[in-house]
Order: sequence, then C-alpha cells, then structure tokens
Amino acid sequence: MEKEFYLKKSFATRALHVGNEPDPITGAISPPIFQTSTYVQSSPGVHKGYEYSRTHNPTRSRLEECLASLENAKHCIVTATGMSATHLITQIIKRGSKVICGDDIYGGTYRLFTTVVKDDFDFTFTDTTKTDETIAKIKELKPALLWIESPTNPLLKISDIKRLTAAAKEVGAMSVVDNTFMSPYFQNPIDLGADISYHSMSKYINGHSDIVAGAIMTSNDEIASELRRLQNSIGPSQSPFDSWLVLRGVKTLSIRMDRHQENAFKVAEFLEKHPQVESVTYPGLKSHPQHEIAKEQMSGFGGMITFFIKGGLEASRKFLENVHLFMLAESLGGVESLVENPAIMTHASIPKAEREKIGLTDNLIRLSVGIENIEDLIADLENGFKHAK
Ligand code: P1T
Repeated sequence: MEKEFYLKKSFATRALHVGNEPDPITGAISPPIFQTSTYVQSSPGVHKGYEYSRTHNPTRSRLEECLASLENAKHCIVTATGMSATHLITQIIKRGSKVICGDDIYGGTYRLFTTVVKDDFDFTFTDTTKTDETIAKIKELKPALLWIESPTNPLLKISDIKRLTAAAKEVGAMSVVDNTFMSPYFQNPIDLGADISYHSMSKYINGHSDIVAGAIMTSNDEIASELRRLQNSIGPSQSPFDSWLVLRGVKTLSIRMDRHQENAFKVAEFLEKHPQVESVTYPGLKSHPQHEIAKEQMSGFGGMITFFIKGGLEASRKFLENVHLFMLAESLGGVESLVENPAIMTHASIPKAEREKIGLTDNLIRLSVGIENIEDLIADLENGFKHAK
C-alpha cells in the first residue's frame, strides 16, 4: 500500500502503520532491523540513499516517519537520548543569544542549561504559566529561543502554548515545547504554534522502560535541515535496535495513554480525599490552577501526578519504602507504575534554594501511574500511607 494511504488515517492507525509498512523484499510484517554501520556503494558516491549510520539508518528513518506523522509534523530527528536532543537544539542557536526558559523543568535540562551551555547563552528562567508577564519578557528581551515544558516536570504546571509561541514568533524567537509528559497522543504543540515539539522518548512514546531516546519534531524545513547537519556532525544518533524497539513500543501508544489516564484520574481522586495528603496536582482535576488551559490545548491529562505528603521528608521516605507496585525509580511513562522523590532524585541537580523558590519541597512525591489493575494500585498506595503515619 502507498504511504499516503496510511498517512491519512487516524492517530491509532498511524501509530501502528506509518513507518511499519511490510518489508518490500520479504513481506515481513515486522520491519527489519538494519544493524549496519555502513552501506556498499556501486561507484564512489553512488548509493541507495544511505552512506553511514550516524547520518541515516533505514530502521531509524522508519521511526522518524512514524513520529513526524503522530505530531502532524513534516520532519522528525531521533536521537540517542532526550538530553542529546536538547543539546542538539541549543547548537542551532547563535552564541550570545538570550534564552527564556520555564522555571520548572526536568533537572537534567536545568543542569545542561546552567552548567554545560551556560556561557554560550544568556538564560532567563521564569514562571511561564504567568502568560502576560512572560509575553512582556519576550517583548523586552527578544530572545532567540523560548523553551517551555508543558506540563512541567515535576510540578505539572501548564503554560498557554498558543499565546506564548505566537509572542515568540513576533520577535523571531524559535519556540520549543517539551511535550514528554503528554506524548503526541494528548498534545500537539506544533498545531498550537510551536516550532519544535520535543520528546524524551525514554518515557511514554516507547513506553516499556527498556531504552533511552529523544525526538525532535518540526515542520520548519530550515530548522530540520540544520538539526540534521548537526546530528551528523556531533553524532548523537540512535542505534538501529533502539529505533526498532521504539517503533514497536509506539504501536500501542494510544491504548496505553488511555489506560494511564483512566488509572491516574482514580489515583488523583483517591489522593485528594486522603487525610495524609497536603495537596495533589493532576491537570485533570478541577482544582488544578491551569485546568481550563489544559482542557483547551490538550485532548487528555496523562498519567503523571504529584502530591505533597504530610509529615515532611521522614513521612515521604517511609511512604516510598513501603509501596511495591509503584517501584521507587527515576523515569516515568512506562507501563509499570513508578514513584520517586524529585528533590532527592530527578531534580537534585537544582540547588535547594532554587527548588524551594518554585515549591519543589522535600515532601513532594511524583507518581507515574502505570497500566496495572487500579484496585491493586490503590491498595499499594494505602500500604505506603499506613507506614508513613
Ligand atoms: O532521560 P532522557 O531521555 O535523556 O530525557 C531527558 C528528559 C527531558 N525532558 C523531560 C520532561 C524529562 O522528563 C526527561 C527525563 N526525565 C527523567 C529521567 C525523570 O525521571 O524525570
């Protein structure tokens, strides 16, 4: 069947079929893994479009096609990790430029921006949920790059992507939305005006906690070709086997996201009523401060929840030691439920004073709600609370 046939189908069908066309040589339903570093040429410079796997690999190309279609984008560049994708994006920005970035972001992104490329750019971290204030800053500073996470990791703050990316466009800034928490199933930032939708694919897109990977989607030809040039020059390319694993994992993205969300709603409602919980944050709850924007720009609310446990760090530690289905580990977005303490684990690279300024305190617990049976999950949380009294 022609590629065009699959590209016109709905999300769940595209996730399964785009890039997954049967192998033209053998008819294999599961696409081959081109585990090769190089490609034979019939004469110097005469080849079939592939020269070296840092630059291109047919298995990776299939994945890139699939992911571009899921984000309604023209292009996708897949990288070895989410962080290497972030670094690649910074490399297309002119040195000395200003960058406006959300003040609640993944700890590794903060570390990259504040310790690795800190002398290359002039960073301003700000609460991008304050739309008017942020637009005023964009107008005043005229940055080259606007970097938003929405929802944020870990506080699940939601920014108005349409208004902020429109303001960025007006001053000629490139806008990037880290869409890791929603996946392309629940949010499409490019449709909302962003130049780039960025993903750590180590999370929902792959969904099985067995690889690390990143993806950059864009419909801007210039940005895509510059990113490809830099990908080839710097070399953060994904291995063929990992590309194949993601191509397999993404097939079930829609049903996984539906179940993550269904379970997360029930867990959030359970936590909201729990006497040992100070407060709970889930974009689907009416109590979420940006619930209205969430409803407008997302088609679902995802599987991530954060809550503040009563009793400080000690209660948090006891809770975390006594949940078992929710495994205590960094990362998120896999089929299995995970739990962690961001202040000690994923966001430890942010100085304590900075963390506390944005409300990321030691009693904050982050849940990545998996697709297990919901009664089992709630019983597991109950057991944690029982020990945290
Ligand atoms: O881990 P890596 O694939 O390199 O992706 C980095 C990254 C980027 N953006 C967001 C929103 C992320 O959550 C991450 C990785 N986050 C974790 C490992 C974590 O536990 O939060």
